[in-house]
Amino acid sequence: MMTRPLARVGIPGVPSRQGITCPYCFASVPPQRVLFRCRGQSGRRQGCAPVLDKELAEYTGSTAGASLPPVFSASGRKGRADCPECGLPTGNRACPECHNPLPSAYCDSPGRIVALVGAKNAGKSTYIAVLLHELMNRVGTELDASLVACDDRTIERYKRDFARPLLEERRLLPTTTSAATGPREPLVYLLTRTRRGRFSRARNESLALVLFDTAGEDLRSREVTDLHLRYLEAADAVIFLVDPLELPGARAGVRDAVPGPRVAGEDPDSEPLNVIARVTETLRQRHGTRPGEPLPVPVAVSLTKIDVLRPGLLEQSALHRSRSGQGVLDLDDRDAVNEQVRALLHEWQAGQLDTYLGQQYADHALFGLSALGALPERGRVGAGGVRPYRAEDPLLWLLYRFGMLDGVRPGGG
Ligand SMILES: Nc1nc2c(ncn2[C@@H]2O[C@H](COP(=O)(O)OP(=O)(O)OP(=O)(O)O)[C@@H](O)[C@H]2O)c(=O)[nH]1
Ligand SMILES: [Mg+2]
Ligand SMILES: [Zn+2]
Ligand SMILES: [Zn+2]
Repeated sequence: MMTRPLARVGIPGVPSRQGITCPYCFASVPPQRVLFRCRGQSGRRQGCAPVLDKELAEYTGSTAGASLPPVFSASGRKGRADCPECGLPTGNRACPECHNPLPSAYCDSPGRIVALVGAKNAGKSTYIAVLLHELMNRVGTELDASLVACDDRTIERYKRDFARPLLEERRLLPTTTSAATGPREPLVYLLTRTRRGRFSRARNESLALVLFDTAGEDLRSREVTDLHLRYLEAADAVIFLVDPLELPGARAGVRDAVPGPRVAGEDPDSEPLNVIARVTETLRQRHGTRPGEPLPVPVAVSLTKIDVLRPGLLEQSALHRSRSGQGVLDLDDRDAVNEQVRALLHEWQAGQLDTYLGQQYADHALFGLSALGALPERGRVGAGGVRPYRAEDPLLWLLYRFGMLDGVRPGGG
């Protein structure tokens, strides 16, 4: 376990990082350099007329949607400024490099960029859809936390690309397209928890959560990884997803009804160990660590689709139990699941994965989850609907690591 002191988040005056990292271009921006954007004309309001924003057009690769009221610089400390042209006050902020909107909640709260990586078909997009839904509903309630999108584009993208197809129409999600075809857009949320101390007053703590869905295809070759996955270098944490069906040794533990791996044939570039090695190299470039030195970024490694495993394999195991603990991280449960997944990996001749992670990262933890809860049928979610199982575990552990969730040992010790 890591002993590096963690900055407490949400406490005024204790910033957890220097400046703001733009979730679009990853420039590190001192707060006073954040630009403002005029709110423009609307109804009877006489704001500035839209003009072509060259920086934004360059970022998106198209002039469509890049005609907006102008940006201007002003002291960004108060979160509002008057437009020098039309005199109207605005609270809309923008990145000085790429001119994408920086939601004010994002500027005001410590941000954490979480990258989701894994080979093609590992279950990343499905996981994002389900995890966010869980956080907005059941898990959010349990944690006394709200999860709110920081900008309209996040709301649109989540609905269009994740929630509507998978959760409403119950269709499996399409393969994520390569970042080579257009910029990879983040999902930016503000997670706010109310914490009640036994004697102190309740207080709110916020964390801006930036999630990236990666195309597994982009992690196959080093060139694409370098060019299009710059966000990996900015990641504060990594969730690495592993499909047990891609581990040859695991086939014996899989239910008979499960079809063979869809990614047919041997593709060494897509093997979990090779994918994580590529991501690790990218992270090393930013951190400038020497080869033998462990990386400080926490890594949650999770088996996905554990509904495919034979029921006998999980019986009486930690993974079979549902998670205990309400609004806290149960550290006993955490240790038990970690040990069980480690044992499974070794049993499946994938112990290398665990060994490699131990060598490369100061802090890694193993998980097992199912986003769908059951086998899909003919391109659709199974008849019982989406029934996630332990899907929130990796995120709870990261929140614990970020200092936003307490860890307890119900058994004492
Ligand atoms: N049994 C089971 N299958 C799942 C689960 N989650 C995903 N799958 C299957 O895995 C397939 C791929 O899931 P995606 O979420 O699209 O995978 P991805 O990692 O985003 O893939 P790329 O976008 O190509 O990188 C789905 O179409 C489902 O068939 C799960 O929880 N249980
Ligand atoms: Mg995908
Ligand atoms: Zn930017
Ligand atoms: Zn104006």
